[in-house]
Amino acid sequence: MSRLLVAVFLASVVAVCSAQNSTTPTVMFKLERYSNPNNQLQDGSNCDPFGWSKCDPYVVVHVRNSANVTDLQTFTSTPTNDVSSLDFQMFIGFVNPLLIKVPKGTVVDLSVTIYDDDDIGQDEIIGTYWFLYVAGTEAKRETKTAGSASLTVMMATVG
Ligand SMILES: [Ca+2]
Ligand SMILES: [Ca+2]
Repeated sequence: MSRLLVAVFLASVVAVCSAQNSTTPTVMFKLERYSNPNNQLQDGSNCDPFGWSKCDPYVVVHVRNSANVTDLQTFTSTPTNDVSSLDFQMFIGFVNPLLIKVPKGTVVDLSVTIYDDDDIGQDEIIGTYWFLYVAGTEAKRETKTAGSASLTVMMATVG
């Protein structure tokens, strides 16, 4: 490595380190996986009228500051038709992971409601999942279950 490259490398290391000590860090929430092997709604009924029909899930995500319950941001994904499980990709109607800047120590409340998309009638709730993460703390991955479905989310402070 040339001396210049070393200098650039060290400068970027310093930049990353100081970012992690930032008083307004960036918090990351990555939706990882939805699983609903029984293809059921929150009330235990089938997602769609026919027993063999799988759900057509999409998510509505509210990111809140738990101290004052203000909505920091809300995101709605596009539906995926006829699946029992789903590994969330990067572009799902919004960019996944979500990146949000908040003051260090903020308890960020993530609530995710998963709906079954329906062409006829109102979309139905598969489940609502809550996650809490304190900005600036160690990364963690959690799986929450509601009804017959579960959702896995990765949470971290990235800068
Ligand atoms: Ca339905
Ligand atoms: Ca449906």
